[in-house]
Amino acid sequence: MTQTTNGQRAEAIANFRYEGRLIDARSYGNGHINDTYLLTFETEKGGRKNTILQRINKEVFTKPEELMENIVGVTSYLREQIEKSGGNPERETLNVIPTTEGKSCYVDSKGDYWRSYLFITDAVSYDKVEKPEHFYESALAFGNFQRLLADYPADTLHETIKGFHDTKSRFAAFKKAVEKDAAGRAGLVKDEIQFVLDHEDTANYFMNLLEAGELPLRVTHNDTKLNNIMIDNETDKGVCVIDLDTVMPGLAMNDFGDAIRFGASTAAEDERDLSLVSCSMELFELYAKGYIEGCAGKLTEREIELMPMGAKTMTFECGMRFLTDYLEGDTYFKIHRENQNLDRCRTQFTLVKDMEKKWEQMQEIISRLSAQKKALYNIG
Ligand code: ADP
Ligand code: GN1
Ligand code: MG
Repeated sequence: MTQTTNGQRAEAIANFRYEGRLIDARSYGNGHINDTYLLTFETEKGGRKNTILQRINKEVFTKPEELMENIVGVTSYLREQIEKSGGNPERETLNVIPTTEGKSCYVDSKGDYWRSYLFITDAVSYDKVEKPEHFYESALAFGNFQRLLADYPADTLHETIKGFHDTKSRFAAFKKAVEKDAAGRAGLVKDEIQFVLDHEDTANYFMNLLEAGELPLRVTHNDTKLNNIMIDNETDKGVCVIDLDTVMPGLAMNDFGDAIRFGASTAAEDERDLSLVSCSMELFELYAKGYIEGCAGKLTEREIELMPMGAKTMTFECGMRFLTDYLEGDTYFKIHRENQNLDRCRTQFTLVKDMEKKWEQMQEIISRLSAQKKALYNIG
């Protein structure tokens, strides 16, 4: 996406229903997709109020109105449920701030789309696990999110990115990117390309089961990385699930797996020293426990059994997506330095190899948790 100008941002700000006088506006967060800004207003009573403003990435989300329809639908639904259970809907779900015309997003004079959310106060999103309990709490919150949306009318949700976790189609797209070699980089990454080609079975695994009708589609988040959850500063609990752009029907194992590939890694997603990268079995177990609990008995035995496969599939898919983007000239994920997408790809493939090494251990952990769950819910 082209860069935003300050004028463009000011135009957007002028078109939302904000209270008070703007005293600061700055880039915010570490998302790879949208442009996020933190706005600070001085209110009439004298206090300061933060707000989130985002320019939606319209190259990634080609139908922003449909995307916002999903978000308004899902957040209104969550709000009702949170109110019913006596929670605080201003902190426990995203809240869309309307434009001055009462719409959910503003289209500026350059054709860019902007939306704004209430700021989740007294909470932080983490880029790495600093305290293991944060990871456990994030698992509970993502599981709980899925549970709350279990009866959401899935057929009303637009598919905001076609085939988002269709790993089989992504494999085909990858092969095309190699053939096209748009950025002239394929020759530099022969080993990584071979790694993908050797994992065609991984790419097909879930899609084949899904086509055979063996897996339930649920309303899932589909982008469950740790920095898409706000952790309460005082209680250390996962207070709010954010980044709802990809809430669509999907697989529970993928929501589990995407969280593992990011949060259970012992290094950053773009770490260059691959000797630091591995999948922590302690964090894997902690997250699995929290996720099963958060889903409160709703996951089937098969879904639980396939959780290690979810971790491997999402890690492989993400690595393949980073490599595809590298081959296409870094047009999808934001990069802040040269080769960042290649570095990201390499950490993911290192994790896949590590998971393959630890496969039996991962299965054992999951069997143990599955047995505990059966005992807890009196199943079987
Ligand atoms: P992206 O799609 O680019 O990842 P996100 O919606 O995840 O964008 O936002 C990027 C970051 O901005 C988040 O990781 C979080 O730190 C912060 N953020 C987003 N929405 C809010 C909010 N409502 N309140 C507080 N912080 C937020
Ligand atoms: C993107 O938006 P963000 O940064 O939370 C991406 C995810 C990837 C992730 C890799 C819409 O997530 O699918 O797993 O980067 N989101 C989209 O870090 O493509
Ligand atoms: Mg995000």
